[in-house]
Amino acid sequence: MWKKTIIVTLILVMAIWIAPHHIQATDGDTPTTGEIVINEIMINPAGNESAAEWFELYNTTSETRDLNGCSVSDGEGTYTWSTSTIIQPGQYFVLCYDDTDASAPPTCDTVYGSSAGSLQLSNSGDNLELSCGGTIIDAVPGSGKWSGGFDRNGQSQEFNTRGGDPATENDNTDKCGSTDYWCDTPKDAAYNYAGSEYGTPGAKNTDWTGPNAITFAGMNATNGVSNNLLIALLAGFSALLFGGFWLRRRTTR
Ligand SMILES: [Ca+2]
Ligand SMILES: [Ca+2]
Ligand SMILES: [Ca+2]
Ligand SMILES: [Ca+2]
Repeated sequence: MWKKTIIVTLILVMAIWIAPHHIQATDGDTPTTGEIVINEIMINPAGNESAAEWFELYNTTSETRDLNGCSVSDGEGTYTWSTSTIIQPGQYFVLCYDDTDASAPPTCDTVYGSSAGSLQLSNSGDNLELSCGGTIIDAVPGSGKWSGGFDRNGQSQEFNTRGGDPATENDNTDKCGSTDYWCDTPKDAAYNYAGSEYGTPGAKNTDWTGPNAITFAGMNATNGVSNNLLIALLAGFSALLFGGFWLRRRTTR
């Protein structure tokens, strides 16, 4: 019985050690599916086509991710990061076609136009995809339409989750309605970032209520479950089992 108790205890101690150190991804990893989502798209700027176009990625995790080796593509043009490019936890990361255009967002994290000249967002429909090492991290299918045809001049299309997995919810490109996934950014002075352009490049979307994606990586930030709590639960479970074996050994002696 003692041998069994010692073996079970050792397994539990190892589990406690392994859980926080190896299940959780670490800072600077390449994104995995759903960790980074396509969050906002300026399809039809009031200013120059396509120079004033841009789109925004959002890091749903509580850790940094490195976009080095990842690509964004609309199936016609592709931009690939070839150096370390960190997206911070919870960062709204802006990719601009041309950061020198008068209608470009005030801050661009990556400029793709010069090296991906054909990555141009058609006002009548396009597909946008982020992939890393051949794995699709997130895609927004827009063949034939963008957000149900909502391509209003000078208003970005913003994704607003309603509590599900953002990477899946943003596949729903129906027009803004009861589900409210993709909508025009309101023509409100607060969202006027340049000329006649409305959007929230580099900032939270106007009606964002997420993220709620439950991942180990995102637990600390999004669900309030800390690693310490996880360790405490495993330690408690271990103590209960150990105590049970101890009592059983005492009573069967
Ligand atoms: Ca366009
Ligand atoms: Ca295109
Ligand atoms: Ca998606
Ligand atoms: Ca935004």
